[in-house]
Amino acid sequence: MRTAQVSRSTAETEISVSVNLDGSGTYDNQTGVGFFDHMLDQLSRHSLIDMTIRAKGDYHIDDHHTVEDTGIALGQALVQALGDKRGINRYGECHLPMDDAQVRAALDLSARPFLVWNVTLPTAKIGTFDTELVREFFQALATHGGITLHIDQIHGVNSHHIAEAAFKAVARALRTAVDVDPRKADAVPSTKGAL
Ligand SMILES: [Mn+2]
Repeated sequence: MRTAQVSRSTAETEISVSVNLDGSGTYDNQTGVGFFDHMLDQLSRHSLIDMTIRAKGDYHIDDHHTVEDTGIALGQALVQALGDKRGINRYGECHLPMDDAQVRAALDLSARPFLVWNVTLPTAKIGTFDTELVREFFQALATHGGITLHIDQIHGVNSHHIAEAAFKAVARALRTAVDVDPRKADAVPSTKGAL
């Protein structure tokens, strides 16, 4: 089983993340940020990566540190669980529609962190959640997960739908990328022999 557990504690946040890449998309995510929990649940459900996430942060400032640091810890957990990446598909992509919104995610578990973010969330808030934190989460996930991550909004007018479509698109792309290719299950998917 490809699993990992990461705990990360700073003066700003306390985070623990458990993942199982070979799961069924079961989750228990409690970060103290309601909309963010809803997004993390989508990420697990549609990647089939089991996730248990606990976060406590300096909410009296805002949700920024909690969201960013959860992205860092989740990225670190993915790297640990992937190990030497033997057998994985490595690449994944998905065009995901949700009502008015359509978002495309394309990613490479390359160990070369890079985020391309062509998404415009039309409102500053979704409920009490600062919409700019969606980008912050994916930036942290890409950086600490060693992911080349491209997220492009094709269209969309509702911030909740656009954000949720982004999480689901990344989830579906991750599902493909972390899956083991049965035709190459013993090989690292790079001509360099390492990723
Ligand atoms: Mn929703």
